[in-house]
Amino acid sequence: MPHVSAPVSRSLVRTSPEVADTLASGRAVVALESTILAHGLPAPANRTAADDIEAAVRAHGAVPATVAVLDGVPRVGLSAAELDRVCSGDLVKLSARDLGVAVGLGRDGATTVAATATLAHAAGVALFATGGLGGVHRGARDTWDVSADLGALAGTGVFVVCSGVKSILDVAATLEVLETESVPVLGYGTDAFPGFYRRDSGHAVPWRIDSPAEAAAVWRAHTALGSAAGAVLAQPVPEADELDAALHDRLLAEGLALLTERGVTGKDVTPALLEHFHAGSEGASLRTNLALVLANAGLAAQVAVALVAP
Ligand code: PSU
Ligand code: MN
Repeated sequence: MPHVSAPVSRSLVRTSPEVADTLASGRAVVALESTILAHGLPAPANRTAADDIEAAVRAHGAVPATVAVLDGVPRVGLSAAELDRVCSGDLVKLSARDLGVAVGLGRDGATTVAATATLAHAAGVALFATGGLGGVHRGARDTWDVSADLGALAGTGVFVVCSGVKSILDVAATLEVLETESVPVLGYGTDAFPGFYRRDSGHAVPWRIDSPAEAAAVWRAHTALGSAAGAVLAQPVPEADELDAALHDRLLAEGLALLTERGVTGKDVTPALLEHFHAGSEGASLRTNLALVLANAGLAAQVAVALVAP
C-alpha cells in the first residue's frame, strides 16, 4: 500500500511567480487541494470558498498555493482565472495515480489530497491544509475501497492540517492504517480524533498538541529523524459550526443507503456522499464544511510561519 514514489521532477511542476518567490526567500507557503473545490463544495459557493481559503492563509502570514493540473501542467499556486477554471465544474478528479496520465495527455484536473501532497512536496511546500482526508471506507473488506490518500501520506513528506475524516468512512480502520504506515496523528487542542462535521469521531488521538510552535517542533524533528512519511494535524471544527448530531446521523444513513441503491463505486463514492450531505442539510453541512476548512487554512499558515522562523 505505501506509495513510495521517486521524486517528481521539479521542472515538471509550475509554481506561480508569487509562490516561487516566497519559497526562494524562505518564507511560509501553504498548499491547498482543488478536489474540495471541484467536487467537495457545490457551485457557486466553491468559487467564493477558493478566495476565502486563500485569504485565511494570508491573514496568518503565509502565501497560499492552490494545486491543480491545467493543460497538462501541474501547478502550485493559481491565478484568479485558473481558480475560475477549477471551480467551473468540468474538472475531473485526479488522485496520485492519475497525475502522469493527465500530464501525458495534456488534460485538466483537480487534485485530491494524495495528488496535492505529491505535487506540493515536489515543489518544496511542507504545509498543506484541507477539510477531510480520504480513508478506509465502510465495507472495505469486500470492496477494497481504501483511499490512495493514506498510501500517499505514508510516502510523501507533507504535514496535512485537516478535521480528521468523515464518519462516512470506517474511522477506526483509517486510524489503524495510518498507524501501520507510520504516519503520526496529532490532535490540535483535542484528545479526540475529529469526525469532520462533528468534533469527536469517538476515537482517541495518540498525541495532543496545543500550539503552532509545538506542531512546528514536531514536524522539524519528524523530518530530521529521517522519516519520509507525512503527518496529520487534526483540528476539530469550531464548536459553533458543528453539525447537529441527529441531522448528521440521518444524512449519513441516507447517504450510505443511496450508494448501494445507485451502485456508486470507485472515485465517485466520496463526491456522491458529500453531495448528499449538502443537498440534504439545507446548507448546514456546507456552513460546517467552510468553517472547518477556513480554520485549517489559518492553522496551517501559523504552523508554516513557525517552521520558517529562525
Ligand atoms: N473528504 C472530505 N472532503 C473531500 C474529500 C474527502 O471530507 O473533499 C476529497 C479529498 O480531495 C480527498 C478525496 O483527497 O476526496 C478522497 O477521495 P477518494 O476517497 O476517492 O480517495
Ligand atoms: Mn476510493
